[in-house]
Amino acid sequence: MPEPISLSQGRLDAPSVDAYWQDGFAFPITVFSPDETAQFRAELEQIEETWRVADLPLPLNMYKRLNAHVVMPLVARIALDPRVLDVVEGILGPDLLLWSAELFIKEPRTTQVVGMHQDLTYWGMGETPDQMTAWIALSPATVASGCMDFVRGSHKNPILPHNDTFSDNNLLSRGQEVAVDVADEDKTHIELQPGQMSLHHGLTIHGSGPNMSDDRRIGLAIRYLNPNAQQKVADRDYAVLARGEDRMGNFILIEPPTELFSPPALALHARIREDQAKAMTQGAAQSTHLYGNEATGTG
Ligand SMILES: O=C(O)CCC(=O)C(=O)O
Repeated sequence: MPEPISLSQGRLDAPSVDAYWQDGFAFPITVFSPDETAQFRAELEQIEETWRVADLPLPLNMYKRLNAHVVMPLVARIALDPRVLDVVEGILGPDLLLWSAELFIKEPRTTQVVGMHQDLTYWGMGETPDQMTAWIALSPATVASGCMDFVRGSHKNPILPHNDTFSDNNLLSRGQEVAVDVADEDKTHIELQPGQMSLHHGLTIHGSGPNMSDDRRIGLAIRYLNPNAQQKVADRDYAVLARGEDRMGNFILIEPPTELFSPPALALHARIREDQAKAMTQGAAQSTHLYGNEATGTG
């Protein structure tokens, strides 16, 4: 595992920022201590335990996998933590929107994978540089547990053709995979310890393998935007103002939740899901489990 990127007063220095734009990713960056991360994980697992059979409008897994920051205060708290935002600001600038947060969970000894893909293919925002994902490990992300793999420099490509496999074995909404073969030697394994994060550009080709370890692999993927980003496919889109100002007004600004699965937050989640479906399912040959009517859920 490489040495953590050293931060200067919690921020990326100029060479690290240059390296991000050169490679399309950066890691590992330590943002939370092991103890604090263990507390986040315990809180998440308590929620899973308490709400597993609760009478929510959608299965619990759907809320974990889709816009969790809208209904789960824990997720919003992590995504809006100044230590995370200080790093993100180094790439996207002082004005930051929190657009999406997704828990990617692979249970121990399971076969689910994430096919190699470029995130921007499905966001309805074109090839904008005004976005970035911060992926925070809440448990060890190792080759054995199915950490992400990134293809260095691949963000310099345009959006490439993707195929929808709709495979049950793929954690993504339509089992999407970039229609190019990625050689193993072109993959960088993004191993992270709990509390560390990686950053990746929305055009970086990435995916992850199965979890062959005895622990859960829990990652929180948080998508940030610079307010210049624009939703071009869906009629409207939503974001939380995480830091600074939004002078563009391209997104409907929403407040982070104060209560777990509150009725107003669940209603807002449903509205966002319905509006974003237009972008997320564009071109799909069948409805996807995260956005369609058959609410099966994953993760
Ligand atoms: O968690 C994973 O394995 C994949 C996550 C991912 O594709 C993403 O954060 O864009």
